[in-house]
Amino acid sequence: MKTKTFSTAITSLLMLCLSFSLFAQEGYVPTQENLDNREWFQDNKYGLFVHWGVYSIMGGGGDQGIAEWIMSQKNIPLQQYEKLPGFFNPTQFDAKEWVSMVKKAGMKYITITSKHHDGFAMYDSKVSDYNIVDATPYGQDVIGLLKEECDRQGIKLFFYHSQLDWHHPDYVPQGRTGNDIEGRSTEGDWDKYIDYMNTQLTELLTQYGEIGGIWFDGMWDKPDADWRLAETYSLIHKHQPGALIGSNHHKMPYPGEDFMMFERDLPGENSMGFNNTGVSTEVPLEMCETMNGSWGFNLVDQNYKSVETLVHTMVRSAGYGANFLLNTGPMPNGKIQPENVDTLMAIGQWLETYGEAVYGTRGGAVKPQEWGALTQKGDVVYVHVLDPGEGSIEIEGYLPKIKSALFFDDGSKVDIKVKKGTSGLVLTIPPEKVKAIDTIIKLTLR
Ligand code: JFZ
Repeated sequence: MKTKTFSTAITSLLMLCLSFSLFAQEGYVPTQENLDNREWFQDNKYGLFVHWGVYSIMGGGGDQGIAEWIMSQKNIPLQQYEKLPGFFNPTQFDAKEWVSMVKKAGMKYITITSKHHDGFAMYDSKVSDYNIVDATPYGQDVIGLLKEECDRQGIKLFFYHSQLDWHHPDYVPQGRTGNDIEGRSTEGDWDKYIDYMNTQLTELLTQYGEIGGIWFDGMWDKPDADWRLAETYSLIHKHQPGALIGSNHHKMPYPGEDFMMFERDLPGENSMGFNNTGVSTEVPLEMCETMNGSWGFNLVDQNYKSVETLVHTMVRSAGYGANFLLNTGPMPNGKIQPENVDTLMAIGQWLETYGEAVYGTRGGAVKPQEWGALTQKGDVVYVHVLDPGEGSIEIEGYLPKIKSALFFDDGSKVDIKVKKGTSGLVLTIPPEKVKAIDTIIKLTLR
Protein backbone atom coordinates (compact mmCIF):
# COMPACT_ATOMS: atom_id res chain seq x y z
CA MET A 1 0.00 0.00 0.00
CA LYS A 2 2.72 2.39 1.06
CA THR A 3 4.85 1.61 -2.01
CA LYS A 4 1.84 2.16 -4.18
CA THR A 5 1.23 5.67 -2.74
CA PHE A 6 4.92 6.34 -3.18
CA SER A 7 5.01 5.26 -6.80
CA THR A 8 1.83 7.23 -7.50
CA ALA A 9 3.52 10.27 -6.03
CA ILE A 10 6.59 9.68 -8.18
CA THR A 11 4.43 9.22 -11.25
CA SER A 12 2.55 12.44 -10.65
CA LEU A 13 5.82 14.23 -10.01
CA LEU A 14 7.16 12.90 -13.30
CA MET A 15 3.97 13.92 -15.07
CA LEU A 16 4.29 17.38 -13.57
CA CYS A 17 7.88 17.74 -14.77
CA LEU A 18 6.89 16.42 -18.16
CA SER A 19 3.96 18.77 -18.56
CA PHE A 20 6.12 21.65 -17.42
CA SER A 21 8.76 20.89 -20.04
CA LEU A 22 6.04 20.67 -22.66
CA PHE A 23 4.77 23.95 -21.36
CA ALA A 24 7.58 26.36 -22.12
CA GLN A 25 10.97 26.68 -23.76
CA GLU A 26 12.82 24.59 -21.19
CA GLY A 27 16.58 25.04 -21.25
CA TYR A 28 16.34 28.29 -23.19
CA VAL A 29 19.60 30.20 -23.24
CA PRO A 30 19.17 33.77 -24.51
CA THR A 31 21.62 34.89 -27.18
CA GLN A 32 24.01 37.78 -26.55
CA GLU A 33 21.83 39.88 -28.84
CA ASN A 34 18.81 39.07 -26.71
CA LEU A 35 20.67 39.99 -23.52
CA ASP A 36 21.80 43.25 -25.13
CA ASN A 37 18.21 44.02 -26.07
CA ARG A 38 17.16 43.42 -22.47
CA GLU A 39 19.67 46.08 -21.42
CA TRP A 40 18.40 48.37 -24.17
CA PHE A 41 14.87 47.77 -22.94
CA GLN A 42 15.73 48.66 -19.36
CA ASP A 43 17.74 51.70 -20.38
CA ASN A 44 14.96 53.07 -22.54
CA LYS A 45 12.24 52.73 -19.91
CA TYR A 46 9.23 54.26 -21.59
CA GLY A 47 6.97 53.12 -24.43
CA LEU A 48 3.56 53.68 -26.02
CA PHE A 49 0.98 50.91 -25.84
CA VAL A 50 -1.54 51.04 -28.69
CA HIS A 51 -4.90 49.25 -28.65
CA TRP A 52 -6.34 49.69 -32.09
CA GLY A 53 -8.72 47.45 -33.97
CA VAL A 54 -12.13 47.28 -35.60
CA TYR A 55 -13.63 47.54 -32.09
CA SER A 56 -12.38 51.15 -32.05
CA ILE A 57 -15.29 52.01 -34.38
CA MET A 58 -17.72 51.20 -31.57
CA GLY A 59 -16.00 53.55 -29.12
CA GLY A 60 -17.37 51.35 -26.34
CA GLY A 61 -20.94 51.85 -27.58
CA GLY A 62 -21.47 54.74 -25.19
CA ASP A 63 -20.71 52.65 -22.12
CA GLN A 64 -17.97 53.27 -19.61
CA GLY A 65 -15.67 50.32 -19.19
CA ILE A 66 -16.24 48.87 -22.65
CA ALA A 67 -13.75 49.03 -25.50
CA GLU A 68 -11.72 46.23 -27.09
CA TRP A 69 -13.83 43.64 -25.24
CA ILE A 70 -17.11 44.86 -26.78
CA MET A 71 -17.67 41.67 -28.80
CA SER A 72 -17.87 39.72 -25.56
CA GLN A 73 -19.27 42.39 -23.26
CA LYS A 74 -22.22 43.12 -25.57
CA ASN A 75 -22.41 39.57 -26.92
CA ILE A 76 -22.27 40.69 -30.50
CA PRO A 77 -22.99 37.69 -32.70
CA LEU A 78 -19.91 36.66 -34.64
CA GLN A 79 -21.51 37.20 -38.07
CA GLN A 80 -22.57 40.70 -37.02
CA TYR A 81 -19.15 41.58 -35.62
CA GLU A 82 -17.68 40.50 -38.94
CA LYS A 83 -19.39 43.52 -40.50
CA LEU A 84 -17.14 45.90 -38.56
CA PRO A 85 -14.07 45.59 -40.84
CA GLY A 86 -16.30 46.90 -43.64
CA PHE A 87 -16.64 50.17 -41.69
CA PHE A 88 -12.98 50.51 -40.74
CA ASN A 89 -11.48 53.27 -42.83
CA PRO A 90 -8.89 55.28 -40.87
CA THR A 91 -8.20 57.74 -43.65
CA GLN A 92 -6.45 60.13 -41.27
CA PHE A 93 -3.92 57.58 -40.07
CA ASP A 94 -0.47 59.04 -40.51
CA ALA A 95 2.39 56.85 -39.32
CA LYS A 96 4.77 59.77 -39.42
CA GLU A 97 2.55 61.80 -37.14
CA TRP A 98 2.26 58.92 -34.65
CA VAL A 99 5.96 58.21 -34.51
CA SER A 100 6.92 61.90 -34.33
CA MET A 101 4.51 62.24 -31.42
CA VAL A 102 6.07 59.23 -29.73
CA LYS A 103 9.53 60.75 -30.09
CA LYS A 104 8.42 64.12 -28.71
CA ALA A 105 6.79 62.27 -25.84
CA GLY A 106 10.18 60.85 -24.87
CA MET A 107 9.00 57.32 -25.61
CA LYS A 108 11.43 54.85 -27.15
CA TYR A 109 9.22 52.02 -28.32
CA ILE A 110 5.69 51.18 -29.38
CA THR A 111 3.74 48.03 -28.55
CA ILE A 112 0.76 47.73 -30.89
CA THR A 113 -2.04 45.18 -31.15
CA SER A 114 -1.34 42.94 -34.14
CA LYS A 115 -4.38 40.88 -33.11
CA HIS A 116 -6.64 41.29 -30.08
CA HIS A 117 -9.17 38.85 -28.61
CA ASP A 118 -11.59 39.55 -31.48
CA GLY A 119 -9.18 37.71 -33.78
CA PHE A 120 -8.90 40.50 -36.35
CA ALA A 121 -5.37 40.92 -37.77
CA MET A 122 -4.30 44.55 -38.07
CA TYR A 123 -1.66 43.58 -40.60
CA ASP A 124 -1.37 41.83 -43.95
CA SER A 125 -1.93 38.18 -43.08
CA LYS A 126 -1.87 35.54 -45.79
CA VAL A 127 -3.44 32.76 -43.74
CA SER A 128 -6.72 34.54 -43.05
CA ASP A 129 -8.73 37.18 -44.88
CA TYR A 130 -9.87 38.48 -41.54
CA ASN A 131 -7.27 41.23 -41.72
CA ILE A 132 -7.01 44.93 -42.40
CA VAL A 133 -5.74 44.60 -45.96
CA ASP A 134 -8.33 42.13 -47.21
CA ALA A 135 -11.38 43.04 -45.15
CA THR A 136 -11.46 46.83 -44.82
CA PRO A 137 -12.10 49.63 -47.31
CA TYR A 138 -8.83 51.16 -46.09
CA GLY A 139 -6.94 48.16 -47.42
CA GLN A 140 -3.53 49.17 -46.09
CA ASP A 141 -1.22 47.38 -43.70
CA VAL A 142 -1.05 49.89 -40.84
CA ILE A 143 1.46 47.73 -38.97
CA GLY A 144 3.75 47.69 -42.01
CA LEU A 145 3.40 51.45 -42.46
CA LEU A 146 4.10 52.03 -38.80
CA LYS A 147 7.14 49.75 -38.85
CA GLU A 148 8.67 51.60 -41.80
CA GLU A 149 8.24 54.90 -40.00
CA CYS A 150 9.57 53.47 -36.74
CA ASP A 151 12.69 52.33 -38.59
CA ARG A 152 13.06 55.79 -40.09
CA GLN A 153 12.82 57.52 -36.72
CA GLY A 154 14.65 54.98 -34.59
CA ILE A 155 11.73 53.66 -32.54
CA LYS A 156 11.40 49.96 -31.73
CA LEU A 157 8.15 48.17 -32.52
CA PHE A 158 6.68 45.35 -30.43
CA PHE A 159 3.53 43.39 -31.17
CA TYR A 160 0.78 42.70 -28.67
CA HIS A 161 -0.61 39.36 -29.82
CA SER A 162 -3.67 37.71 -28.32
CA GLN A 163 -3.49 33.97 -27.90
CA LEU A 164 -7.17 34.05 -27.01
CA ASP A 165 -9.30 34.26 -30.16
CA TRP A 166 -13.12 34.61 -30.10
CA HIS A 167 -13.31 34.41 -33.87
CA HIS A 168 -11.24 31.46 -35.01
CA PRO A 169 -13.32 28.27 -35.61
CA ASP A 170 -10.61 26.06 -34.12
CA TYR A 171 -10.37 27.94 -30.82
CA VAL A 172 -12.19 25.00 -29.27
CA PRO A 173 -13.09 24.12 -26.60
CA GLN A 174 -13.86 27.69 -25.63
CA GLY A 175 -12.24 29.19 -22.57
CA ARG A 176 -13.55 31.33 -19.74
CA THR A 177 -14.64 34.28 -21.88
CA GLY A 178 -16.85 35.07 -24.83
CA ASN A 179 -19.07 32.02 -24.31
CA ASP A 180 -22.26 33.93 -25.02
CA ILE A 181 -21.12 35.20 -28.39
CA GLU A 182 -23.59 33.68 -30.83
CA GLY A 183 -22.09 31.94 -33.81
CA ARG A 184 -18.78 30.87 -32.26
CA SER A 185 -17.89 27.39 -33.30
CA THR A 186 -18.09 24.59 -30.78
CA GLU A 187 -16.35 22.01 -32.88
CA GLY A 188 -12.81 22.46 -34.03
CA ASP A 189 -9.28 21.28 -33.74
CA TRP A 190 -7.23 23.04 -31.06
CA ASP A 191 -3.95 22.01 -32.63
CA LYS A 192 -5.01 23.62 -35.87
CA TYR A 193 -5.64 26.83 -33.97
CA ILE A 194 -2.13 26.80 -32.49
CA ASP A 195 -0.72 26.06 -35.96
CA TYR A 196 -2.64 29.06 -37.27
CA MET A 197 -1.40 31.30 -34.47
CA ASN A 198 2.19 30.20 -35.01
CA THR A 199 1.85 30.87 -38.74
CA GLN A 200 0.55 34.37 -38.05
CA LEU A 201 3.44 34.93 -35.65
CA THR A 202 5.85 33.74 -38.33
CA GLU A 203 4.36 36.34 -40.66
CA LEU A 204 4.89 39.03 -38.06
CA LEU A 205 8.48 37.89 -37.55
CA THR A 206 9.39 37.66 -41.23
CA GLN A 207 7.44 40.39 -43.03
CA TYR A 208 8.60 43.47 -41.18
CA GLY A 209 12.30 43.18 -40.49
CA GLU A 210 13.65 43.29 -36.98
CA ILE A 211 11.02 43.77 -34.28
CA GLY A 212 11.37 44.53 -30.58
CA GLY A 213 9.42 41.55 -29.35
CA ILE A 214 6.06 39.91 -28.74
CA TRP A 215 3.73 40.87 -25.89
CA PHE A 216 1.43 37.88 -25.43
CA ASP A 217 -1.94 37.97 -23.77
CA GLY A 218 -4.83 35.61 -23.27
CA MET A 219 -3.48 32.33 -21.91
CA TRP A 220 -5.53 32.99 -18.81
CA ASP A 221 -8.62 32.25 -20.90
CA LYS A 222 -7.68 28.56 -20.94
CA PRO A 223 -5.16 28.00 -18.14
CA ASP A 224 -5.12 24.24 -18.61
CA ALA A 225 -4.90 24.07 -22.39
CA ASP A 226 -1.80 22.87 -24.20
CA TRP A 227 -0.61 26.14 -25.70
CA ARG A 228 2.53 24.47 -27.11
CA LEU A 229 4.52 27.34 -25.70
CA ALA A 230 7.85 25.61 -26.24
CA GLU A 231 7.12 25.51 -29.94
CA THR A 232 5.86 29.09 -30.15
CA TYR A 233 8.71 30.52 -28.12
CA SER A 234 11.42 28.61 -30.00
CA LEU A 235 9.84 29.68 -33.27
CA ILE A 236 10.12 33.32 -32.25
CA HIS A 237 13.65 32.97 -30.96
CA LYS A 238 14.61 31.06 -34.09
CA HIS A 239 13.37 33.77 -36.46
CA GLN A 240 14.51 36.64 -34.28
CA PRO A 241 16.84 35.62 -31.45
CA GLY A 242 16.97 39.22 -30.27
CA ALA A 243 13.19 39.65 -29.92
CA LEU A 244 11.93 39.88 -26.35
CA ILE A 245 9.03 37.65 -25.35
CA GLY A 246 6.69 38.55 -22.53
CA SER A 247 3.29 37.20 -21.58
CA ASN A 248 0.47 38.69 -19.57
CA HIS A 249 -0.36 35.41 -17.87
CA HIS A 250 -0.04 36.89 -14.40
CA LYS A 251 2.43 34.20 -13.33
CA MET A 252 6.17 34.15 -12.79
CA PRO A 253 7.96 34.07 -16.17
CA TYR A 254 8.10 30.72 -17.93
CA PRO A 255 11.32 29.50 -19.57
CA GLY A 256 11.70 31.27 -22.89
CA GLU A 257 10.28 34.58 -21.70
CA ASP A 258 12.56 37.60 -21.72
CA PHE A 259 10.61 40.08 -19.63
CA MET A 260 7.84 40.12 -17.04
CA MET A 261 4.86 42.44 -17.14
CA PHE A 262 2.45 43.91 -14.66
CA GLU A 263 -0.96 45.05 -15.81
CA ARG A 264 -1.98 48.39 -14.32
CA ASP A 265 0.15 47.67 -11.31
CA LEU A 266 3.50 48.49 -9.81
CA PRO A 267 5.57 45.30 -9.54
CA GLY A 268 4.71 43.44 -6.37
CA GLU A 269 1.95 45.81 -5.24
CA ASN A 270 -0.90 43.75 -6.70
CA SER A 271 -3.50 46.49 -6.22
CA MET A 272 -5.54 45.00 -9.09
CA GLY A 273 -5.69 41.59 -7.44
CA PHE A 274 -4.46 39.63 -10.46
CA ASN A 275 -0.72 40.15 -10.28
CA ASN A 276 -0.41 38.01 -7.19
CA THR A 277 2.86 36.26 -7.92
CA GLY A 278 6.32 37.43 -7.06
CA VAL A 279 8.58 39.75 -8.99
CA SER A 280 11.25 38.23 -11.17
CA THR A 281 14.85 39.15 -10.46
CA GLU A 282 15.98 37.34 -13.61
CA VAL A 283 14.35 39.34 -16.40
CA PRO A 284 13.46 42.98 -17.06
CA LEU A 285 10.11 44.24 -15.80
CA GLU A 286 7.45 46.37 -17.40
CA MET A 287 4.20 47.82 -16.11
CA CYS A 288 1.43 48.99 -18.41
CA GLU A 289 -1.13 51.66 -17.61
CA THR A 290 -4.11 53.38 -19.20
CA MET A 291 -4.52 57.15 -19.54
CA ASN A 292 -8.23 56.94 -18.70
CA GLY A 293 -9.96 53.68 -17.76
CA SER A 294 -9.86 52.03 -21.18
CA TRP A 295 -7.33 50.32 -23.42
CA GLY A 296 -9.21 50.65 -26.70
CA PHE A 297 -10.92 53.89 -27.76
CA ASN A 298 -13.90 54.78 -25.59
CA LEU A 299 -15.98 57.77 -26.58
CA VAL A 300 -17.36 58.63 -23.15
CA ASP A 301 -14.50 57.74 -20.82
CA GLN A 302 -13.09 61.11 -19.81
CA ASN A 303 -11.59 59.86 -16.63
CA TYR A 304 -8.14 61.03 -17.65
CA LYS A 305 -5.26 60.69 -15.26
CA SER A 306 -3.28 63.85 -14.67
CA VAL A 307 0.24 64.39 -15.93
CA GLU A 308 1.37 64.40 -12.30
CA THR A 309 -0.26 61.05 -11.55
CA LEU A 310 1.25 59.44 -14.63
CA VAL A 311 4.76 60.80 -14.01
CA HIS A 312 4.49 59.58 -10.42
CA THR A 313 3.58 56.11 -11.65
CA MET A 314 6.43 56.14 -14.17
CA VAL A 315 8.90 57.22 -11.49
CA ARG A 316 7.69 54.66 -8.93
CA SER A 317 7.82 52.06 -11.64
CA ALA A 318 11.41 53.06 -12.44
CA GLY A 319 12.10 52.85 -8.71
CA TYR A 320 11.17 49.16 -8.95
CA GLY A 321 13.39 48.88 -12.01
CA ALA A 322 10.40 48.52 -14.31
CA ASN A 323 9.58 50.08 -17.66
CA PHE A 324 6.44 52.12 -18.13
CA LEU A 325 4.19 51.27 -21.07
CA LEU A 326 1.53 53.96 -21.33
CA ASN A 327 -1.54 53.22 -23.41
CA THR A 328 -3.58 55.09 -25.98
CA GLY A 329 -6.61 53.86 -27.92
CA PRO A 330 -6.48 55.58 -31.31
CA MET A 331 -9.78 56.69 -32.83
CA PRO A 332 -11.38 54.92 -35.80
CA ASN A 333 -10.29 57.76 -38.10
CA GLY A 334 -6.64 56.96 -37.34
CA LYS A 335 -5.97 59.94 -35.09
CA ILE A 336 -4.72 59.76 -31.52
CA GLN A 337 -7.19 61.31 -29.07
CA PRO A 338 -6.17 64.96 -28.63
CA GLU A 339 -6.48 64.69 -24.84
CA ASN A 340 -3.89 61.91 -24.94
CA VAL A 341 -1.59 63.88 -27.22
CA ASP A 342 -1.66 66.78 -24.73
CA THR A 343 -0.81 64.50 -21.84
CA LEU A 344 1.98 62.79 -23.74
CA MET A 345 3.50 66.13 -24.75
CA ALA A 346 3.46 67.36 -21.16
CA ILE A 347 5.17 64.19 -19.90
CA GLY A 348 7.65 64.55 -22.77
CA GLN A 349 8.45 68.05 -21.64
CA TRP A 350 9.01 66.87 -18.09
CA LEU A 351 11.34 64.17 -19.40
CA GLU A 352 13.28 66.69 -21.43
CA THR A 353 14.38 68.29 -18.17
CA TYR A 354 14.43 65.31 -15.84
CA GLY A 355 14.98 62.35 -18.19
CA GLU A 356 18.49 61.90 -16.79
CA ALA A 357 16.89 60.62 -13.57
CA VAL A 358 14.82 58.02 -15.45
CA TYR A 359 16.51 56.79 -18.66
CA GLY A 360 19.42 54.46 -18.19
CA THR A 361 18.66 53.97 -14.52
CA ARG A 362 17.86 50.82 -12.56
CA GLY A 363 15.70 50.39 -9.50
CA GLY A 364 16.94 51.85 -6.23
CA ALA A 365 18.58 49.92 -3.41
CA VAL A 366 15.36 50.28 -1.42
CA LYS A 367 11.86 49.94 -2.85
CA PRO A 368 9.63 52.96 -3.47
CA GLN A 369 8.14 54.34 -0.25
CA GLU A 370 5.27 56.72 0.64
CA TRP A 371 7.39 59.79 -0.13
CA GLY A 372 8.67 58.59 -3.51
CA ALA A 373 11.34 56.42 -5.11
CA LEU A 374 15.04 55.95 -5.80
CA THR A 375 16.60 55.33 -9.19
CA GLN A 376 20.27 54.64 -9.71
CA LYS A 377 22.91 54.90 -12.43
CA GLY A 378 26.37 53.79 -11.33
CA ASP A 379 27.33 55.76 -8.23
CA VAL A 380 24.63 58.36 -8.79
CA VAL A 381 21.33 57.94 -6.99
CA TYR A 382 18.28 60.03 -7.85
CA VAL A 383 15.93 60.60 -4.95
CA HIS A 384 12.51 61.34 -6.44
CA VAL A 385 10.52 63.17 -3.79
CA LEU A 386 6.93 62.87 -4.98
CA ASP A 387 5.40 63.81 -1.64
CA PRO A 388 7.62 66.01 0.55
CA GLY A 389 5.18 65.74 3.47
CA GLU A 390 5.97 68.30 6.18
CA GLY A 391 9.23 69.39 4.58
CA SER A 392 11.37 66.36 5.25
CA ILE A 393 11.42 62.75 4.19
CA GLU A 394 12.89 59.66 5.73
CA ILE A 395 14.35 57.03 3.46
CA GLU A 396 13.93 53.95 5.58
CA GLY A 397 16.54 51.24 5.46
CA TYR A 398 19.02 53.27 3.45
CA LEU A 399 22.45 54.28 4.74
CA PRO A 400 24.85 54.68 1.82
CA LYS A 401 28.17 56.53 1.99
CA ILE A 402 27.40 59.87 0.41
CA LYS A 403 29.90 62.16 -1.27
CA SER A 404 27.43 64.89 -2.22
CA ALA A 405 23.70 65.56 -2.11
CA LEU A 406 22.37 68.29 -4.37
CA PHE A 407 18.99 69.48 -5.58
CA PHE A 408 18.76 68.55 -9.24
CA ASP A 409 17.24 71.88 -10.24
CA ASP A 410 19.66 74.42 -8.84
CA GLY A 411 22.58 72.36 -7.58
CA SER A 412 22.17 73.64 -4.04
CA LYS A 413 23.17 71.44 -1.11
CA VAL A 414 20.65 69.23 0.63
CA ASP A 415 20.61 68.93 4.42
CA ILE A 416 20.97 65.23 5.15
CA LYS A 417 21.08 63.41 8.49
CA VAL A 418 21.09 59.88 9.73
CA LYS A 419 18.03 59.55 11.92
CA LYS A 420 19.00 58.58 15.47
CA GLY A 421 18.00 55.11 16.52
CA THR A 422 16.89 54.16 13.02
CA SER A 423 18.54 52.94 9.92
CA GLY A 424 17.33 55.68 7.66
CA LEU A 425 18.34 58.98 6.12
CA VAL A 426 16.42 62.16 6.76
CA LEU A 427 16.45 64.74 3.99
CA THR A 428 15.19 68.27 4.55
CA ILE A 429 13.27 69.81 1.68
CA PRO A 430 12.60 73.52 2.22
CA PRO A 431 9.30 74.70 0.69
CA GLU A 432 11.09 76.88 -1.89
CA LYS A 433 12.85 73.80 -3.27
CA VAL A 434 9.68 71.79 -3.80
CA LYS A 435 8.77 71.17 -7.44
CA ALA A 436 5.22 70.59 -8.63
CA ILE A 437 5.63 67.03 -9.89
CA ASP A 438 8.87 65.60 -8.54
CA THR A 439 11.61 67.19 -6.45
CA ILE A 440 14.76 65.38 -7.46
CA ILE A 441 17.87 65.12 -5.33
CA LYS A 442 21.05 63.81 -6.83
CA LEU A 443 23.21 61.79 -4.48
CA THR A 444 26.73 60.91 -5.49
CA LEU A 445 28.02 57.90 -3.58
CA ARG A 446 31.54 57.21 -2.49
C1 JFZ B 1 -5.69 42.10 -21.05
C2 JFZ B 1 -6.71 42.25 -22.15
O1 JFZ B 1 -7.81 41.40 -21.89
C3 JFZ B 1 -7.13 43.68 -22.25
O2 JFZ B 1 -8.08 43.85 -23.28
C4 JFZ B 1 -5.92 44.54 -22.53
O3 JFZ B 1 -5.37 44.20 -23.78
C5 JFZ B 1 -4.90 44.35 -21.43
C6 JFZ B 1 -3.62 45.08 -21.67
O4 JFZ B 1 -4.60 42.98 -21.26
O5 JFZ B 1 -6.28 42.36 -19.80
C7 JFZ B 1 -6.62 41.38 -18.96
C8 JFZ B 1 -5.91 40.24 -18.82
C9 JFZ B 1 -6.32 39.28 -17.92
C10 JFZ B 1 -7.46 39.48 -17.19
C11 JFZ B 1 -8.17 40.64 -17.33
C12 JFZ B 1 -7.76 41.59 -18.21
N1 JFZ B 1 -7.91 38.50 -16.28
O6 JFZ B 1 -7.25 37.47 -16.09
O7 JFZ B 1 -8.97 38.67 -15.66
